[in-house]
Amino acid sequence: MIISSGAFVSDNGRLRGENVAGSVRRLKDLPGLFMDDTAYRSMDPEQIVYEVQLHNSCGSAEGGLLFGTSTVTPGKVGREYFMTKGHFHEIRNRAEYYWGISGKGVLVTMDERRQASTVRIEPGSLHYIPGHAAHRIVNIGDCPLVVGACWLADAGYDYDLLAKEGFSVRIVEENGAPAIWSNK
Ligand code: S6P
Ligand code: ZN
Repeated sequence: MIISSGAFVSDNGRLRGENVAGSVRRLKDLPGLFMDDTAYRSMDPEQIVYEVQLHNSCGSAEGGLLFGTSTVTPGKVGREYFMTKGHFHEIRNRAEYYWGISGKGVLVTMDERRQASTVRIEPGSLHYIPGHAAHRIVNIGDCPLVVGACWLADAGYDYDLLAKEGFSVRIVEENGAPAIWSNK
């Protein structure tokens, strides 16, 4: 008998089936992330900023792989586009692949000396994120930004290092177009 794999990726990047779990980050979960706190406090705290779905068949076993998709809602807090929190991996040398599924975005990466780089995410674009690089995605379009990811299961997440100073750049709307602002 030939059986189904048990899990599926839809055209819109949604995962369903066995070993799939999801999480949602709303504005109320992201205090201090956006630069304009007045705008942040004036918005609906229940507004979804992004959702993450994960296919996990191995827990956090060394050598295992995780597969996920992240969907960032279109929107802004003040002039700053909706984005993920961003993180270093807890095991710093763990790399990751991202690829664009739909929507328009920016991948922001930053090394431990706060050197940042930015690259456009579009449907089909492929992005290798080396170890020792914090990473975040930003939705600069009018539709949901959907990004696929694959990474080592033991990588873990370190949000603490970014909690104080954040990334050294921010992606904001300036004259109707995305611009990179320094946040040194
Ligand atoms: C995990 C991978 C993604 C992010 C997701 C949410 O290594 O990079 O699945 O977890 O895009 O971002 P964040 O920064 O809230 O974990
Ligand atoms: Zn990661």
